[in-house]
Amino acid sequence: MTPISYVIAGSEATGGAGIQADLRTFQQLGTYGVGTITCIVSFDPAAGWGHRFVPIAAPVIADQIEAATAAHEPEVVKIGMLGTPETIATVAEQLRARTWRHVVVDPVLICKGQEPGAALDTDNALRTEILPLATVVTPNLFEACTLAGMDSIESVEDLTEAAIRIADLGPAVVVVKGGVGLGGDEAIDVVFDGTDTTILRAPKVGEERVSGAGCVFAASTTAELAKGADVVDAVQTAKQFTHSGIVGRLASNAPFDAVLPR
Ligand code: PXL
Repeated sequence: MTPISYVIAGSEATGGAGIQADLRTFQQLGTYGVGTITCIVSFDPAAGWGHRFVPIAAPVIADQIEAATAAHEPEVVKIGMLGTPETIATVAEQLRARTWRHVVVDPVLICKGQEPGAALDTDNALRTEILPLATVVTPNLFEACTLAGMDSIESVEDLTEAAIRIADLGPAVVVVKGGVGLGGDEAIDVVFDGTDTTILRAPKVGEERVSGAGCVFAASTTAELAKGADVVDAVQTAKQFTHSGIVGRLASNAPFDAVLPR
């Protein structure tokens, strides 16, 4: 039977991140991708490619989840950008209404199109309502600092400390991604499963952030879990898949390149 990879996330209109990157990844890893859209992000080329953000109405999100899960009975779901406390409440309720083998959460915290007050409410709702339901959470440096309550992360020891603190919020496995923001010539991630720590390393590909890398990492983890891999194997495959996607990245007229897994 074809494994089903399911994602609940935002649309990013240039195609580099969000649900577009997720579904592309699911397909390339040999799974059938199904997606529910939570919000629409359209960068504005006439205003410095700033974020324009439109949430999808909560009942429409619930309708999509109802249709997707009635048709396919997915066992593994990825949660990407949610965007508002109302969306978070709706998605949390729908997640709790079903049993999942894995819930992979990419804790996309802020969208620059939102005012800071609204973003803080969204961050808090994600922390209290979504993280306890996660089996795997994949914060980047900024998200890890926020979730762990740390001022900075500058070493493998700090990555590990952040992972341990975030595990206290509920997720079974925490993957803190050092990315280009951590010093050195390797992109280092720390995986903490509540007991053991695994360190993943890949050579950095330049020092620029590439759009969609976080989405592709969590989506490839999701696809591997859907195919039956255990969590550490899934994140190791995801690391390789994302690395090769950054190497093969796609340039466009936007000021950022996008991950292109091949
Ligand atoms: O890469 C984070 C991300 C996730 N999801 C959506 C986004 C972005 C970044 O722009 O727009 C929908």
